[in-house]
Amino acid sequence: MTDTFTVVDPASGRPLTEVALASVEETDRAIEAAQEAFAHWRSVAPGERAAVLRRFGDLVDAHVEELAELEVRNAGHTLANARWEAGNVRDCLHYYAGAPERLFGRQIPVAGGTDLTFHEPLGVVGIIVPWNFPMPILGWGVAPALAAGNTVVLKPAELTPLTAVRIAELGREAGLPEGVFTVLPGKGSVVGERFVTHPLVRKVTFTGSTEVGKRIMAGCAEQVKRVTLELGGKSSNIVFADADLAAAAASAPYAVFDNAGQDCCARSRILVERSAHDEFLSLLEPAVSGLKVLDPADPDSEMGPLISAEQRRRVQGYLDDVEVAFAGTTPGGDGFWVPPSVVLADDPAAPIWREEVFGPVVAVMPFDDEAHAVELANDTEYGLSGSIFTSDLGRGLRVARAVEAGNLSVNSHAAVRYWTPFGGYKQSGLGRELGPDAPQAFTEEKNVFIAH
Ligand code: TXE
Repeated sequence: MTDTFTVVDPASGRPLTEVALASVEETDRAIEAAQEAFAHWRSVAPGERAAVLRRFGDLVDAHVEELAELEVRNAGHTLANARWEAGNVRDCLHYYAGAPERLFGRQIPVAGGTDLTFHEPLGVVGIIVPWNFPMPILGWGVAPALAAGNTVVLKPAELTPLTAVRIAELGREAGLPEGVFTVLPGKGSVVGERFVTHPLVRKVTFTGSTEVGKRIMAGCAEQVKRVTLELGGKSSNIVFADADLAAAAASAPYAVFDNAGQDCCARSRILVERSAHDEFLSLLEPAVSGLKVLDPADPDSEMGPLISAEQRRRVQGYLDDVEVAFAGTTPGGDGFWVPPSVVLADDPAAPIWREEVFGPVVAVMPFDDEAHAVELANDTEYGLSGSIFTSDLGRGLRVARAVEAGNLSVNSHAAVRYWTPFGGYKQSGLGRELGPDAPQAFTEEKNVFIAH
């Protein structure tokens, strides 16, 4: 009998639909089909591969509204965010449609002959996607992998498979040959693990918890399988006293409560220079209480529910152990709601300061000077993201260079742009996604020497 999973609307707690979960045998068949499709897809003329990806992007564009509505119901994302996310898939497909015709090798001067390098596709790529950003993370992997001539099997998270299934249909409609891009809803321990152990899968890209990421990396090591990891974070928003405090306080809630805090880049620590600490808090409080936490389908909603009862329980566990200084509201009801909450922290060893909560909770701590801010920001096993607010751009750049994280922004919280590389230092990950070099991460560099 086929195993199924009940997909739930997190805003109401009500079931949405049943999704069949793939077995190991079905996963093996999909991987074998992807391997067969690879022989053809890699030899399709670059211009034709580009044209299919462009059509795929156009079709996603024509379905932004439908995909956004699916994500609002399945993941509890606000309508505005879900539209951006579907648009991000389109943008990735269009951007990487430029890659097949520009995957340049090199001709390196050598003694005794001519030397050429090539970027060869890897073969079948297994992509494992989490529930917090089902669409963008799909786009970041699928678009460059296909552009470089690979075929893809993708496992969405059990909780949020609906948009991935729909996007794969649009890919077929755009002209992707059968087997080139297959979505396999299933369990991490079944489908995800098979991607790791199956010898025909030549690379695994994984976004999810650091704990599972470490297991995947260890599993891939058995076959020296290529692996890219995007894992957890505990990122800092560093506010200096010379910053535009009103702007810093107005934007801080969005930097951590966006997607109800279920964002690996969430600036879940706010470090404020001691002389500005009290004024900053007095500006932050109305910004937090004014946040519109509403049904995500309401166009005014700025924050939705958490993804599941389990995630709410985890987050509530952190809140039970601390004193909340001030918080926003929730609409109540049977959905998985937690209000945006602010905690004053004074102990850098406290779990609320060290651990990824992955919910709408932010901890605020004062710092004494620039060196102290950098020391506090770097005192973590993670290193994904961070923001610096200051009117001294020299200091902004200096601190950005000193913070051990992959994605920093000055007087902004922007972390993800498809044009620029994204990924973590330390235990936040391995490798980079996005940016102009992403297709190369799905290739082997081959060197050929011809003797004269
Ligand atoms: O993640 P998992 P969970 C963090 C966040 C969150 C915590 C737990 O702190 O509270 O992780 O979330 C698949 N082999 N992040 O439990 O289990 C799984 O099916 C192969 C941060 O949901 O890591 C899903 O598709 N795959 C993060 C994906 O891994 C396996 C986003 C992520 O699930 C597997 C999500 C296995 N053995 C959670 N076990 C971020 N970086 O943004 C599970 N999976």
